[in-house]
Amino acid sequence: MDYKEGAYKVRDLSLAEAGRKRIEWAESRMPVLMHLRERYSKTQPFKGYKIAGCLHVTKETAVLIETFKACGAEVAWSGCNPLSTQDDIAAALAAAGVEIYAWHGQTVEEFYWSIERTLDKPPHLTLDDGADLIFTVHHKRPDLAQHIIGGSEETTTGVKRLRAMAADGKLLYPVFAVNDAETKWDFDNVYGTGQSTIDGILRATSVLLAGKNFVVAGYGHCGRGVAMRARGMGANVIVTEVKPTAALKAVLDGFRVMPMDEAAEIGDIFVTATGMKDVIRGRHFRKMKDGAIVCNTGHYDVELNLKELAELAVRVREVRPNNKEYLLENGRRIYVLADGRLVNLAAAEGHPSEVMDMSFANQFMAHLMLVEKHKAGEKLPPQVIDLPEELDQEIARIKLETMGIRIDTLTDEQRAYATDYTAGT
Ligand code: RBV
Repeated sequence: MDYKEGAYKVRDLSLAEAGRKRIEWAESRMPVLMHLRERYSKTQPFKGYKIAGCLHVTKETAVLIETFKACGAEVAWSGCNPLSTQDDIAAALAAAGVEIYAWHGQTVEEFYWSIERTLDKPPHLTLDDGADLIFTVHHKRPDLAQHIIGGSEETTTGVKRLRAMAADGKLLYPVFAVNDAETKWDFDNVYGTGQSTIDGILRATSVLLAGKNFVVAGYGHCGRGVAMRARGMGANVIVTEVKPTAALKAVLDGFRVMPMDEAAEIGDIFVTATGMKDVIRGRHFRKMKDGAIVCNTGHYDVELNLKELAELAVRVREVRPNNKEYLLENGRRIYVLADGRLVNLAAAEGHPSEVMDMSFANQFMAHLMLVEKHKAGEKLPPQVIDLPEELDQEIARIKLETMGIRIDTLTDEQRAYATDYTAGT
């Protein structure tokens, strides 16, 4: 705490300059968020409000944090995954006076310690990716909930858990489901995960994807993005599913679909994107070919059962950064990337700035709405709440504008036609 205001704990402050350059790079590719920064920094809507945030400390998140700050907010931040913090970004934020507790390679204890520090001064708002912060409030600091106006949740896994909590009547304050905004899930989850997962696999292995049997577990938005991009690189993509409609979509999109027991025998590369635990476990690892590469891109590190893999192994060693070789009793080698944590954030830089631009514009607007409703004396119920659809259109409109792409508008006659129930053949 030698040269800047604010408390922090980061790996190495000397990385700040390198981190700052990468933040500036992200700023230049996040025009929607920068537009919101410019617009609302004039009116300072967040003045007097503290946001506690728990989301991957990346260059894109830094742009979000600094946008909140520029618009008057007080911010305290931690990462939402022990392996996703980029230390140069954390250093740049600390050097700029952001209260931040995040470093790459945290233990689980350090991870929760960091979250708790962001609650030392009670926040008015919480911002989550995976719901670890809001769970910490509910389980360890329920006393804080009465002062919290509301929160937001970034990812599918978190929204699912929070909806279950609300259905049980256990949610203590309203939360905006940022993930469920169309300009989030239909872009970030598909194109973001698609590209960043391939990026993570390549950085950790540098293998040729063309001609490989590439197995994607789960054909939700994330799995679809990964499958699509892997096919684009020339891989033979196989999908595994448990949900009939999702499996059917994968089939009609032209992918082979089969149970994991069969895929395990022929796959060269495996990616899980399901949100479910034990998707690849001992019985699957036992069937895999020598040299198989296995990773996960789902939010939690539960999709690969690495405990069962370790039991089958006679030796484990790191062969490259984020790449561990498990030598099995049967003589085969299996390579696990990023210890089964989200490979796109642990082995690469997360989603590209251009898609995070829209996700984080939704985050910003969710918090702006919470603050504006609070100022107006309006109380939201303790539920998981969807963002208004008009916001999606507004964010997409600004995004298109910044891309220099123009679209058509309906005439008055056309607009009337859309709801004209007397019109027929
Ligand atoms: N995610 N953030 C980044 N570059 O900051 N990349 C991915 C980034 C988010 C994404 O929105 C997803 O819902 C979540 O990480 C999964 O933890």
